[in-house]
Amino acid sequence: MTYKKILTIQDISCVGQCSLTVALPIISACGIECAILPSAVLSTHTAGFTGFTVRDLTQDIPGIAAHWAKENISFAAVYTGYLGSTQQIDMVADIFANLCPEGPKIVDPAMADNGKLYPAFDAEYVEAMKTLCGKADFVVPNITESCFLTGIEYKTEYDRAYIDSLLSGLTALGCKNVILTGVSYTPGKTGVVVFENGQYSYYEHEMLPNSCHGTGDIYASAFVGALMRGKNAYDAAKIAADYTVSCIRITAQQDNHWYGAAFEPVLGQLIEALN
Ligand code: PXL
Repeated sequence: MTYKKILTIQDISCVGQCSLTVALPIISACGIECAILPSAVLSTHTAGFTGFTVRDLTQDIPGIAAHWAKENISFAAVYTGYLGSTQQIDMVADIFANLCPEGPKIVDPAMADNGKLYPAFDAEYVEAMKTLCGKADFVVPNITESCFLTGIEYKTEYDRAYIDSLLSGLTALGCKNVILTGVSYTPGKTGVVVFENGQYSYYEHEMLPNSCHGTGDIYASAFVGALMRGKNAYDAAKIAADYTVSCIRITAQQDNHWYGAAFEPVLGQLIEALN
C-alpha cells in the first residue's frame, strides 16, 4: 500500500461529532495520513445546540499555507468541508493550486440540509461555494446543497429526470465528478449517485428510520479515505454508504444521542471493507 498524506480543511466543532472530529479519525483509520487546517473553532456544531461560541480562523490561513509552501509541504489530495467564511473559500482555491497541484480535490459543500442553509451561511457564501465546486475533481453534496448550488427547486419527491437536472447543473459549475448522497427513488430505500465522466451509476441501500446529524461528514470522509486507498469512485461511494448506514444503525441503540452519529464502534467495518 502506498502511504499518502492528504489535507482536510474544515472546522473543529469541539463537541458534536462532525467536521474535523469525524474526518481525522476516519481518514486515519483508512490508513491515510491526514493533515488538518481548521477553518474555525466552535464549542459545538450549529444544528440543534444554541449559544455556541465561534472563533473564525480566516486570518490564520494565509500564514499557515505560506509556511507549508516554504517547507515544501504538499498533499496527495485536499478535501474541504464546512468553511468559516466566504473569504476563506478564495484562500482554499489558492491552496488547491499551490499545495496540491496534481492530486484530487474533493469538495463537500457542507452548508445545507433538509431544504435549508445552515445558520451561519447566506447567498454570498453559496456563490463563493459554486466557484470552489468548479475547481473540484469530486463534489459530494446532498440534494439540498445541490439545489442551492444549481438554483433548482428543492423537492422531497422526485424522479430520475430531476436528479439528472441537478447533475447537469453541478457539472456546469465546472466540477468533473459528482457523488450525490441521499437519493431515494423507492420507499424504504435510499442511495448515492456516482456521476463520473458523464456516466451515471447508482448504489441503493436500506433507508433507516432514524437520521443523525453529521452523517454527511462521515460519508465524505469515508469516501475520501477509500478513494485515496485506490478504490474507484463507485466502490469508494459504496464503501462509504455501507459504513454510514452502520453508523446510523448503531446510533439508534444509544439513548439521547441526538447531536451526531456514533461512528467509532463500527470503524472496524470500514477498515475491513478496505482490505
Ligand atoms: O456537519 C456539518 C457541520 C460542520 N460544522 C459545523 C456545523 C455543521 C452542520 O450544522 O454546524 C459547525
